[in-house]
Amino acid sequence: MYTQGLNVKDTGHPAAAEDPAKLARFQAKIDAEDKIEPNDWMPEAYRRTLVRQISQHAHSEIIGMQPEGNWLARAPSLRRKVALLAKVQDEAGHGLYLYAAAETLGLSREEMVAQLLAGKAKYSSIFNYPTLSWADIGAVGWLVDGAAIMNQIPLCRCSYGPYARAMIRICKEESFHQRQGYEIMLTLCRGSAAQKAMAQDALSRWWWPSLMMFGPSDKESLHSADTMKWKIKRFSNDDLRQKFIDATVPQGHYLGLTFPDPDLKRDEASGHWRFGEIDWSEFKRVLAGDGPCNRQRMAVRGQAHEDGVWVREAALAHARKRAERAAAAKIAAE
Ligand code: FAQ
Repeated sequence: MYTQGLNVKDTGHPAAAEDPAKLARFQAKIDAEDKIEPNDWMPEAYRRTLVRQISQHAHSEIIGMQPEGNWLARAPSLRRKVALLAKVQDEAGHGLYLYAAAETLGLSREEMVAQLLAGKAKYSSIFNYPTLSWADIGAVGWLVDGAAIMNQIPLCRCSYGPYARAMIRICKEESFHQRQGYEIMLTLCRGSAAQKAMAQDALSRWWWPSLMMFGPSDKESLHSADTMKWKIKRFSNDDLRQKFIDATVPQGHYLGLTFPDPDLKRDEASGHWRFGEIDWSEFKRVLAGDGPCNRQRMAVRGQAHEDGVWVREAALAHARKRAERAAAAKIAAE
């Protein structure tokens, strides 16, 4: 479905050398809300930023399976286990749609995975935190998927067709994930005092890292000006973070939980929840590879890649044999 764009190669031309008439036509198309498709002309910087964002997003989905996978064998009931298994499988599917969308921009999945394994590509900071209790699975669904939805619903209207289309299905599934997480939190909060304390502890640990998922503040964001102009992003990092806080704080209060932010206060005039300063030094540390689980996440991913060598080789050998058989059958029929 997405492979028609693989003939679009990196020309290496700096933006300054690009034809101003082509650039103007491209921007006019974006401004008119038309989609850019893989074989359409696009500025090199647009292509590069999409490859960066979509591949980071794909890596996040794949690495994001690890903190949840940690609880598959320990889910408290069969019903919880089945739902968690389905969720983790969904994340794998999201990673694959996103790799396929990024491939239309001229980079193969193998190249993207190699960049991740070499430590050259990023994935979301949030997946470098541990899931210490069952309540963390609730908090991940409620907060991490909740933040992901807030960020990703506008991506369904992204100017690049294959990314926008992949996001539509992904958002539908994320919405189920968010409800699954909130329902775990609700059950724990209506349970024993120890269960409620477990839910509170999970909220206290996951709240600030979830806010960091939206990226640096607008004044620190490197790419927002370009990505907003190109209608890849529709809202700034700070705007989405505020929307998420406004939607999530009442949900936490309904659970009877306390947010770990003494400055969290509703501004009656605007209706927004005002919040305290995010610890950006922690965010930078996690991005630089020094979060609680960065090394573990990469080691597990590297091992899974090595363990999968024989599967990839077998799949390729099978595809080759099928193609040879089909070619032989065609010759015989002629
Ligand atoms: N973590 O200039 P900006 C999920 C980097 S999927 C790591 O503001 P941009 C589902 C950024 O890349 C979660 N790095 O960048 C799930 C850039 O570095 P670079 C993933 C971050 O791109 C749930 C630098 O900082 N979602 O959760 C982060 O305009 C449960 C400067 O930042 C997506 O990827 C961060 N949090 O805005 C799965 C959504 N924030 O590339 C399993 C699509 C920023 O120059 C279980 N992505 N950086 O080296 C986006 O919307 C954007 O890329 C942002 C960042 C908003 C993440």
